Amino acid sequence: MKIEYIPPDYYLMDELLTDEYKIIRSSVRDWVTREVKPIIEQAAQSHKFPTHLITGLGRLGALGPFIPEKYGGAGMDKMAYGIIMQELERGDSGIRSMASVQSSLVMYPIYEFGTEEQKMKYLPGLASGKLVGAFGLTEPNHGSDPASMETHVIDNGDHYVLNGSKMWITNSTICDVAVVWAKDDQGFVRGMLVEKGMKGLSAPEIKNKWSLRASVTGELVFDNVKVPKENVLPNIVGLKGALLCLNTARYGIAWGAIGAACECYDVTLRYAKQRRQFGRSIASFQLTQKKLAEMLTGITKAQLLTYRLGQLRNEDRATSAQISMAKRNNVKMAIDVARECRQILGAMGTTGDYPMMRHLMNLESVITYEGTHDIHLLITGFDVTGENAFH
Ligand code: TGC
Ligand code: FAD
Repeated sequence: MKIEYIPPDYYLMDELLTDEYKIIRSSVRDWVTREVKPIIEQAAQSHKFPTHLITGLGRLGALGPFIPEKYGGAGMDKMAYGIIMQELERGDSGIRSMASVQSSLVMYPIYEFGTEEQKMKYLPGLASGKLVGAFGLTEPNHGSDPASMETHVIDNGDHYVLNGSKMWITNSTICDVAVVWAKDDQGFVRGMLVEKGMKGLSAPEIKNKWSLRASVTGELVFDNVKVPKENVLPNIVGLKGALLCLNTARYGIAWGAIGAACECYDVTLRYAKQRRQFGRSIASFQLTQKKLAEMLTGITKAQLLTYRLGQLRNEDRATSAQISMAKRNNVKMAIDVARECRQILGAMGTTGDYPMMRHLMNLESVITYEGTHDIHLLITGFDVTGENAFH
């Protein structure tokens, strides 16, 4: 029997959504139900990213939804982008990761900081899913502190020579183009487009992850890679460029995490009403009700926070610190929900017949990437005190 997904909407948030947002949401939701749900457990169990879904994401408008139609994007606003990420992450954080990296970390910088030629060359292919992108900021020795990156370029006339390595890179082994951040001769961070097939580029895969198993993660290693000068993003200099991309992706993750939490909650509420122990449904026990009530409260607070953030982002008024707060709050909420749901299902919750264990393990990556839970706390601390506790 097909079970309909009914995410919680305790504060009637649906009433705040326009018809257009609801249409976008239902098309992505249906696609996830049809294309992702039936295959995702097996993909995660076998540690394989379902690459066949990429062009489907493109057709859905989920790759660069906020990029203008002129460049192949869907020309939607930031709220729509959030709604799409939420529905995708209900399916799996790995699928949302693919869409966030492509949209926020690859298409966004090309659109914001690139030349017209770069936009025309890459954006339509990335929007359709014919091209796959990656974003190289993290290095083996520099994760939370990207300003200390070692990857660098040397000016060699009409091209740069790129050396160094990037680690933990989503899509690394399958990407056609990577936005890579490296220091130039003067120590300024520059963004550049490194293409598959460039001599000296290799992309070994990171294997044996227990988390985000339906997503490709790997390294990008640069051994004297010749990068033509026309591949450099001309309109940004400094780490700020990479951090602006992160704002966009973190915003999407804040929405996405709610999708994972809603899926776990919905499945668990049904299960708790049906499962009987001691002659009654486990939903009738106070301790189960406490768990369900607290989860619903967490989800509802995250929905309210994120909706308001979406409004601010649409008005270009959301600060990076506000985005950090939402990413941190919502991912922690989702991981707590997934763990509590797993417990309510008892032993069944440990199997792949239910999604919580997969979501729970995925969210361990989500709480780490795009700035760890503690880094986002320190960003809020810095914002409210003016005191920098990082260095
Ligand atoms: P700091 O000196 O504070 O900043 C350097 C310059 O950047 C500005 N800035 C920002 N601008 C826009 N958005 C932000 N979020 C910004 N944060 C800082 C800042 O004003 C300054 O500008 P200017 O004009 O003065 O030069 O930099 P810092 O070295 O002290 O570091 C600050 C810190 C720790 C917050 C930052 O580096 C950080 O966010 N670290 C976490 C690293 C991180 O999140 N990495 C993510 C890698 S990508 C990834 O994980 C993808 S996962 C993909 C997936 O599969 O979904
Ligand atoms: P570290 O920076 O070594 O941190 C280790 C611990 O120290 C953390 O708990 C952290 O909070 C703490 N810590 C660090 N500094 C401080 C401080 N000042 N004060 C207090 N505590 C501190 N990166 C990319 O560039 N592109 C990608 O596509 C990408 N995809 C990823 C996909 C996956 C599945 C994963 C797991 C990671 C991915 N990342 C990617 C990397 C990710 O962004 C980093 O893992 C993250 O930024 C943390 O860096 P780190 O792992 O080196 O941890």
